Amino acid sequence: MEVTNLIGGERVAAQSGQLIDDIGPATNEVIARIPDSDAPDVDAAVKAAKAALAGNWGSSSVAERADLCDAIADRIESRLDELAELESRDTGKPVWLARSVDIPRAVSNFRFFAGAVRHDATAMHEMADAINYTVRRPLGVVGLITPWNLPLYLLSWKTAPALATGNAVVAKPSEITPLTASALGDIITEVGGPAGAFNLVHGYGHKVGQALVAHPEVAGISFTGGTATGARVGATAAATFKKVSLELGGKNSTVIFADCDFEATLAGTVRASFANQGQVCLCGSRILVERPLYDSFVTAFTERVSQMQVGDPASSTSNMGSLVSADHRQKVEGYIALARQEGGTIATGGVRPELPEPFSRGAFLRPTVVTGLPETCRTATEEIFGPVVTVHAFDTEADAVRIANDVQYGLAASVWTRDLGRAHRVAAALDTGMVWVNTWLKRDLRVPFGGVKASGVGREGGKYSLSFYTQDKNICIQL
Ligand code: TXE
Repeated sequence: MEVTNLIGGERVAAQSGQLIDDIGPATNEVIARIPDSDAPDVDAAVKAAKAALAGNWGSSSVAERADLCDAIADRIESRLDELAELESRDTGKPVWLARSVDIPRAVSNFRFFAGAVRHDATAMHEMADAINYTVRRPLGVVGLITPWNLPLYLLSWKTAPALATGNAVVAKPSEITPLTASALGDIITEVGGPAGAFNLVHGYGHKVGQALVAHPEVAGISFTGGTATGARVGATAAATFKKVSLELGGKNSTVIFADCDFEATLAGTVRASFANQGQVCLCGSRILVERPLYDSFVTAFTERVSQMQVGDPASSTSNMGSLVSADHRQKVEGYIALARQEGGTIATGGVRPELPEPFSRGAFLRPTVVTGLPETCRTATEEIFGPVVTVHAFDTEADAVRIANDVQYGLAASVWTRDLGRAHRVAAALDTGMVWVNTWLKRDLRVPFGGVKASGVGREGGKYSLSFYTQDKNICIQL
């Protein structure tokens, strides 16, 4: 599959003419080649975006932009199966997961923000002899940089509000998972997105991403990815006073009290631990269990995890597919080795599954549960971003909160208890951007999404996204 950039409505190669192999991680085969773009390609995309803003895209109405987002949603929905298959091939995730989560969420994102802009309103502040009215305008050219774990899910999460509010987009998807981003470019063109409104530049982060963040004519950057990279993005963007949204890593706690609904908690914890092969920034990778429940929970949880099916992403019986790449699996296996060095016990997993051809060449790994580690060790405090969780006992509510907060990250947490007062107290005390109680990853698109500490800066979702992708101007009229 030959993937190209989308610049000014044209499908073009990188000016360098160089290509990067896109590997399908489940079979370790080259499934596509993408442009190895660099700063000149980014500059061409930014110029095309500016031209769109100077043309009819810049004078489009809210209704026209909302209609475009609805048309994009409809076209994604009509291609759901094909896009799910593409997403699965690029990421290694099960097709059923892409079909039930990733692609439907992309449809929802475009539909949601079509509605959000239709109903957005600004303020008028009245004085005795004057009126002030607030005018909301798009930032201009915005750079959207997305990671490999939820490619279309996260690209649509940024593209929908950016377009709905009238910006022109230069998107840079992960070089590891470019395919559904390329399909989105086709869809936006097919449904009549004006040339240059949505541009797509493929390539490496340190080249294309860096050039986009440094570009003086890019007014805002929305970035989702690793904390270390996010720090570089933030520093680079500061030099040209860009608005920046950073959705970064996490090391989230699943806090389980002895009074919880055991079965619901067990099922919820398996999902929070291993959804998308554990490659979700919101995954609960440190499981804290109140001591009286610890042994029975670990036994039941380990048993349930050991039964999980890992294999062919196209099979509906596979609970997990492969990790996103052989390199990433190596990184995750490095943490399993570290867990052993730090004195942990591998209660289940820690090995590659035995699989038939062609999956024997894939980046598969069994879901792994580690017990017996101190909650302050590296394995229990560093983001692994794979199917590896550590389990720890705690005695008091205060201990649970202290342990959960004792990491550099502050993205999310889940709390499992039947005690309502405790649920409110613990949720209030957790230093994160999001807390779920007796559930996990239940998402209303209106709520603020984002983290604190090393998990990032800013919030996206609902009015938070509309606010991020726009700037408000106050006009005061003397009466
Ligand atoms: O993220 P990266 P990756 C975490 C997780 C994972 C780590 C690295 O710990 O192991 O991040 O994953 C682009 N300037 N998460 O490699 O490297 C890059 O090309 C501008 C959590 O996916 O941060 C890609 O498009 N851009 C995360 C995007 O940034 C740069 C989900 C993310 O790449 C750049 C995924 C630079 N200097 C990984 N360097 C979450 N919070 O959901 C790279 N990029």
